[in-house]
Amino acid sequence: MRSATLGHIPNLPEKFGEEFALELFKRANFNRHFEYKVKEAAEKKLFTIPIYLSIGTEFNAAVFSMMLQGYKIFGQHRCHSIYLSFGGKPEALRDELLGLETGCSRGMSGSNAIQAPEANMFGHSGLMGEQVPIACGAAFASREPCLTICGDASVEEDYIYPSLGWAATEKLPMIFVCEDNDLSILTKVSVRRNWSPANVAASMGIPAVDIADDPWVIAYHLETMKENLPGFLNIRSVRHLWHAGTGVDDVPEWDRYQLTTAAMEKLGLKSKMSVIEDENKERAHAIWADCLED
Ligand SMILES: Cc1ncc(C[n+]2csc(CCOP(=O)(O)OP(=O)(O)O)c2C)c(N)n1
Ligand SMILES: [Mg+2]
Repeated sequence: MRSATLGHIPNLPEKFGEEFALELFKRANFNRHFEYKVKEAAEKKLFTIPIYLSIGTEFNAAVFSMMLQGYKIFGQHRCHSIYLSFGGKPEALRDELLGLETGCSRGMSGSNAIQAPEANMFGHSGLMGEQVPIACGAAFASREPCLTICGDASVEEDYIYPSLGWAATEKLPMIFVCEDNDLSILTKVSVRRNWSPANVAASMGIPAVDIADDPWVIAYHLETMKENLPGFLNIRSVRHLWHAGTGVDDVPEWDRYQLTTAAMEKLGLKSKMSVIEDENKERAHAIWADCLED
């Protein structure tokens, strides 16, 4: 069932157009260059906390931020790209990872529990999936739109399902995302359960899809779902590096970054992408230069 083309819809890159693709690339590419610097800093042992890198899922964050403007975000531990895509300040994330008072959570959250009101980001403190009921409470109290993201393991926590049920009953303005990398640290879904979170959400009357991490397919469904919230997306994704830290467990099942940039190049965007990439690289370099210089 896991495949890079799950839920594929033809011709979406052309339909969403050039401007959309370039903005998507700009965000995802910066996420990637920022994370490369975090990796470098981790390898130089600049951090005293565990680091959860989002390399491999940069396009998920980028497309959520483009489609869900104004949403409150309740993410999980693999959220650097979410913070950056939704307008968080990269310097404040750098300082957060370094444990400084100038960090986005005053150095108290670290990598896994980013709280950053300026990026509209709340909710997680390390207990897997807790952000989902907290997001429901926020959507219920404020009636403002909320995005909550959990992993394929956290989605198994028992408090997730009353949250979905309450969102369905109250028609809460929420998008639920399960970023499904098929891993609970190292244990695959097939060992842990025989049911599908999207089917359970659908059984409660929540429009739900089970798709691969193709950003245009995600954009297509978000556009539709936003008209009739709540909605649930199980997004098959791939983390390229260890659960925490910078090592590699295995060859990635697929490389979404490569697949997406190839599709963008087919739209004739190669030279514009190269200009954007140079700017992003330089920006990430400047942000980390003082820390990484020997
Ligand atoms: C309630 C709870 N149980 C166990 C843990 C330990 N733990 C931290 S991350 C993790 C796996 C998370 O997997 P998933 O939700 O799929 O996210 P991913 O790391 O794959 O992005 C576990 C078991 C925890 N933090 N909280
Ligand atoms: Mg997982």
